[in-house]
Amino acid sequence: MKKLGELSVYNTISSYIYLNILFELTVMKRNPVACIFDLDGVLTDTAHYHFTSWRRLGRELDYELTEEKNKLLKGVSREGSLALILEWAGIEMEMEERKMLMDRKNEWYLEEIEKLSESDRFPGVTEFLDELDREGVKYSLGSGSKNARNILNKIGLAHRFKWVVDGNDIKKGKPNPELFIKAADMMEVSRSETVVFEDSTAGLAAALKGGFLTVGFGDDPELSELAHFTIKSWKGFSLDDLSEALSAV
Ligand code: B16
Ligand code: MG
Repeated sequence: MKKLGELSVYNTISSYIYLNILFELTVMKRNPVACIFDLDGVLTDTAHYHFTSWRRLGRELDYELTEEKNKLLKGVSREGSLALILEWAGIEMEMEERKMLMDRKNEWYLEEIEKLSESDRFPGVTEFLDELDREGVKYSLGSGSKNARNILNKIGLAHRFKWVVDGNDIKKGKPNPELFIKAADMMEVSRSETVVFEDSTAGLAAALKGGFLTVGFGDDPELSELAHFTIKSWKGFSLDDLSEALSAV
């Protein structure tokens, strides 16, 4: 028979264990089944080169593209971006001429990204991908860019992505969710348990429409208005951090 003192020590210990289990269960991490990464502005800073190339084109049309307006181009397809610039500049243009301008912008963009290398990956992103691999979390690329495969090669990540959906594979660009839905279908995962990492409001809107969990990447305050949560950098960001943040969603 246990004495009274022993019993209360025993009870205290078991309550402590019980509370700990309860805590673990309630604050428990929610592991994603998969992740989808946008490319420009999420894995590498090519978003900047899109901006400088569009601005250069704008200047040829006597239109100055500001950083503020450029935010609205992020994630938007080449055709969609030109259409917006022409609208802001008050210019009407036939499709044939538009195509010429898009080609010219793309040539400048390709010149800008020519020198991209592994060192142009955002710091910390490689470690995060390593962790996903170790933990068996699937991931794919979900980029609206037709240059995505080329860029993935340049930054040395092509072999890491088993699944890639880019601007060549879709009919409707962001903010339409087609691209992300295609990526989730390819991975055969549930959308509501898949996280999309995006630096653009168009991309976040697409992911939300598709029923995904969303993480805004970058320091634009507008991202936090849309995304489930945001991160400013990959440095030090772990799967544990992601799972903890998801448990609050
Ligand atoms: P391209 P993401 C998007 O890539 C860019 O954010 C957007 O600025 C660009 O217009 C679009 O790709 C099309 O790119 O001209 O290379 O086909 O952010 O979805 O990875
Ligand atoms: Mg982007």
